[in-house]
Amino acid sequence: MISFVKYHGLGNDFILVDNRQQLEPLITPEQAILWCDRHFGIGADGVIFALPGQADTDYTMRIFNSDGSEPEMCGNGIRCLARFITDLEGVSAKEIYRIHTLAGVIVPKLEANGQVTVDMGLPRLLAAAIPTTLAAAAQQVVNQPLEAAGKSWQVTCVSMGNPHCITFVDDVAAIPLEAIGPQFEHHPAFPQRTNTEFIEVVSRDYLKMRVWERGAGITLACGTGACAALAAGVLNGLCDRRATVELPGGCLEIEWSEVDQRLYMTGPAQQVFSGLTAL
Ligand code: ZDP
Repeated sequence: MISFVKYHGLGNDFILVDNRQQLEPLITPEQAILWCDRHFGIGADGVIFALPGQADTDYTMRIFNSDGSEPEMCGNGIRCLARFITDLEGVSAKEIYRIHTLAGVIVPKLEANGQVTVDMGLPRLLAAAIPTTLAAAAQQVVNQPLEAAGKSWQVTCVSMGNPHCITFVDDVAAIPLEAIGPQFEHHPAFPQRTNTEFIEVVSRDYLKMRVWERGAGITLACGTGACAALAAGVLNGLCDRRATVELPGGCLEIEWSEVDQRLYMTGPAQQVFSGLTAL
């Protein structure tokens, strides 16, 4: 048997595993698929492991999507991880943690009001870094055409360590996400597949977003996606550097700092239940 704790950030839900004893995840990607199943398992968008820190960090985070693939980063997930760690550490918990991820060092900070603010690092904008073939390797992809689902879309690409393809639309509720999401995710222009966000600009400081996640499908929220969406909005001159991003599961506050050019995300993370399950 192995113990786990279930958390969510705006309805983007994760199974957290105390993996402090070893650097290899305690379960395999195949087991993660079973755990994430909402009918035959615990049910979640992904499984997150709190592993020992490396290279001058407090912890290492790894995550398996519900399809068993491994993303580089997870914005809602790292807020959940920050809460999980403080719950595990009890009285010796800190306010700020340095977390090693496949997207570099990410730094969550626990606010007095229970929210978590995360230094999500620098957005990567060059085509080679997304990665995408929509432009030459050293060029940005801003408002470029992409043929998908029998239509031409204008897309902007941003990597937050993981790939995002952003499209601005008039009415985000009208997008048939279930039908077109997979066609973006598996589009040949994205060799590592992609997360896909549709954004309605309500005002310069308020965006409405729906997301199709790589490896997880429709989710209620996506932290890296909200950061990528704000960066894309700024690159297209559509929004300010600080905005509220409304997702189906609730709101995130995102800022692309003029001072250090890093993205900062603030939002909730909540424990839901804990349990024991067969390995
Ligand atoms: O890049 C991917 O494969 C995503 N599915 C990873 C998860 C992203 C997440 N929703 C977020 O909040 O950033 C957890």
